[in-house]
Amino acid sequence: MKSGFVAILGHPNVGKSTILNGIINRKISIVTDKSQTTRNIIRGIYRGEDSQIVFIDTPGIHKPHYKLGMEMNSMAYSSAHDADVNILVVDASKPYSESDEFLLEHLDIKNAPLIIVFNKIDQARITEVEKLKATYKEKLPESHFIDTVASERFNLEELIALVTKLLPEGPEYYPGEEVTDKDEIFQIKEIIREKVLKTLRQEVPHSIAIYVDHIAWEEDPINIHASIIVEKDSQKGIVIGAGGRQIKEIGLKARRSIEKLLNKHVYLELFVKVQNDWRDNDDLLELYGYKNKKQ
Ligand SMILES: Nc1nc2c(ncn2[C@@H]2O[C@H](COP(=O)(O)OP(=O)(O)OP(=O)(O)O)[C@@H](O)[C@H]2O)c(=O)[nH]1
Ligand SMILES: [Mg+2]
Repeated sequence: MKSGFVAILGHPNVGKSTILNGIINRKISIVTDKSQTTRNIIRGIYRGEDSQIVFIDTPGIHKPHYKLGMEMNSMAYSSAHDADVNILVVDASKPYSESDEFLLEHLDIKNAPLIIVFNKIDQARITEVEKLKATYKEKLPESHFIDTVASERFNLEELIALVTKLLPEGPEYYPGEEVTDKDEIFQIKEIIREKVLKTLRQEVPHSIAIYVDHIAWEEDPINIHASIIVEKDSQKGIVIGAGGRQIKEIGLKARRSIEKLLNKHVYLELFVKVQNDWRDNDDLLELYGYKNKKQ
């Protein structure tokens, strides 16, 4: 059978997680309209007729301002290095820029077949896309091109077919039925973080992490205590909101999604805690699961 590891790489907000979810046909990785949503390496396992493909969603590569950002970039770099096929996702509606150059300089994508996905073509002008493609053709002449609208699942089957063609023969890496390598606690934390990202505006969402303090699986409803970690005292009030409005809304939306995930009733209690400058603290990055452990 055809099998292997396929890294999905690119700048923040280009649609990488949407592509992973569309391919697996399940919401494995959270998606928001904010940059730097994904902070971990997230595997989605695709099973075809005579193939098993491990797609790897990665954090968007950016110029980092914190140790968190450096860890995130390093996750993307090591995923690219280890992959059998790489997928570079670009936003087709944006012209080639200096930050794309930064990405190509830092990514180790020369040693495996490369597919460049021009995503968001629904928002792009054909003439601009042609210019963009000409630039990539010049820089990476060996690469394969495909246009997609990931949010509509447009051309994702074609993308899977192209990946399958480029993969070597290999073993079944995941003999079971699981569709992701991430456990339920990880998914619960991500759901809560997604609701915070969607509820709050501007900079605060980037400063938060989620920590599950307690979870009683045997109880009905399942009792979950989780903390929303912020970086500064001033952010605590923003997360809680006037009269507790924001945190109530976050809690309600998160509980509903967690119940869907677990298919059980859930009681979710959220706390807000301050951990000064956690994004630059190695121990806290480790505790919150943001250290790049090469898997
Ligand atoms: N119009 C349009 N929007 C899209 C398309 N694909 C994804 N989006 C939207 O683009 C935004 C970012 O999508 P994500 O999948 O979170 O992007 P990402 O590359 O994983 O971002 P990071 O995790 O921050 O690196 C979301 O609002 C998506 O709904 C597309 O083909 N067309
Ligand atoms: Mg993402």
